[in-house]
Amino acid sequence: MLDFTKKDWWKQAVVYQIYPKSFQDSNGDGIGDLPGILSRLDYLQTLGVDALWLSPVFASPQADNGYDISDYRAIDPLFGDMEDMRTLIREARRRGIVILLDLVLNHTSDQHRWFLQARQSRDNPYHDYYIWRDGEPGTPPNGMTATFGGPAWTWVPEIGQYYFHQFAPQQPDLNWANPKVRQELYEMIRAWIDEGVGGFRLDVIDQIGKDPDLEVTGNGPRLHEFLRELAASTWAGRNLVTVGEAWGADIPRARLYSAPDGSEMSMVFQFEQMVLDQGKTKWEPRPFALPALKKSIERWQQGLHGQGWNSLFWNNHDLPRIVSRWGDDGAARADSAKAWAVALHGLQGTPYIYQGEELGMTNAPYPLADYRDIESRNAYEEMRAAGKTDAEAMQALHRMARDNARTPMQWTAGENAGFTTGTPWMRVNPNHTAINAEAELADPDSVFATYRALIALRKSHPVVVEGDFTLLCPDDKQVFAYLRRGAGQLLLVAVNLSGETAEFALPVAFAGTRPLLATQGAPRPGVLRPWEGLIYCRDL
Ligand code: TEU
Ligand code: CA
Repeated sequence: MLDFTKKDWWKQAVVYQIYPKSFQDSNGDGIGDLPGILSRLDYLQTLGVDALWLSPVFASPQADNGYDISDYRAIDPLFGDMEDMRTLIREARRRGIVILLDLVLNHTSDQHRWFLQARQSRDNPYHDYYIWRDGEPGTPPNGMTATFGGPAWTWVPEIGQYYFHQFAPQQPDLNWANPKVRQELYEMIRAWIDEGVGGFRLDVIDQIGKDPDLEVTGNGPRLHEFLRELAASTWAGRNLVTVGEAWGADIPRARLYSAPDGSEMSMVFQFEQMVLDQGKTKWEPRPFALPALKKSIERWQQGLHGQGWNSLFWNNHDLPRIVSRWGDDGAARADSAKAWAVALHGLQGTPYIYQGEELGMTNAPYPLADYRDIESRNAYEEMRAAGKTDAEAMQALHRMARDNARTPMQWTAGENAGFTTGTPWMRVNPNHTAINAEAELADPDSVFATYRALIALRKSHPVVVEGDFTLLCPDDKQVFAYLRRGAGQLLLVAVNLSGETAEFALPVAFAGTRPLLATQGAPRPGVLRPWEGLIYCRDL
């Protein structure tokens, strides 16, 4: 069990992300909830994770599944109430697990009382909590567009002004330039710290310093000033873990965000690797090439070593499933899921596992009617309007839609995968009959067992936490292999990220030694089998 009072405990931690709507329903309404999470703590303890990041469970009209918050201080009745949250925090802590809340500080719901006030008149005391510009109906202040489609400005006829929103019109952006907004948010965060949470994930935090007049959203001029003030007013010096979502982060910026002095956050999610197979937008594919991924990982591993801290992930609630994306969700599903797990869990940083990833859950290529996400629906309309056929638009969604990640957790082979006794809010993937937690817990050779072993290995081998990084065979199109050196140990990770046998000569330093972890039994000399993953370790 980690000592959560120790500075930087999160460097040894593994975080598990829960999408509460789809994790476990406890009352048969078809929607996952806090008592459901509580009932699965034993499972999470068995896996060995140290922290649970819950996607937002605050009061929300659910226009964007909780990323539109109408009250930061209340739990949405869909998920339970404040007492359920307190119980969860307490019971998780008893098992050596802390709860991380997902703070959406860039915007609120349009149903938040601040916005309901703000839109009443130009001289309402809350008006300046949001971003307004004068204009004429039909002629927005500028051409900025919203992430979920359409313009980033919505007209309010009653007061003759536009408000700014980077996401849906139901998600108006807060005006961080207003010190009152900042103080309200800090006070709210302090109240959650007092409830005993272990930290926070900060939604689109690189956008709070925006300047809509300059058409700047990410990395705005006052971003780091605001972040330092936020940290100093809330979590600084309190041994919490904080991870900011920052699509616009490069290595120099990530060094600022995750500066070892704790002046901003513990770490950020950066997306350099996640956009390698994307063209102009996520709906347009670009061929994926392993050498480019390896090069990018090398830069980040070396760029933050001793100067910041990496977060490590292949999946989250916005991304397609890794086995379907870069692995093989057919015959080699389990092997490829293990291969990607080994590739990630040997790196320096804090690993994040997204619910179901530890089972090798796959994408869900459903008809549009079974998709629920506002982004998918709008994107479909936009693709059709741009001249794409139904088949083309659906192919793009099947590949990249966020819905792929949001299908209910697959607990059993039984009805609704054991997720609910009612009608699930989103269709359960029919492959739950073969892919589910119950089956994997009983199988010592499952994807789950590999994740569990990798988490344990991070705890038992300090080199995984502390070591530096050297990339081997950078140009190899099949093999991802690297060395980690530190804490008196040398670690070798070698993974075949392809479906064909690959040549691989074991470095002489490991000649005659046996692997610490092998995903397909005893290794074969000179080669890696399709999707095979190996980890070796020796003392220096
Ligand atoms: O995501 C930020 C973001 O840029 C999203 O638009 C997302 O990456 C999208 O899928 C890209 O196509 C965060 C949350 O993670 C996401 O779930 C929210 O919808 C979004 O912020 C708004 O709060
Ligand atoms: Ca429920």
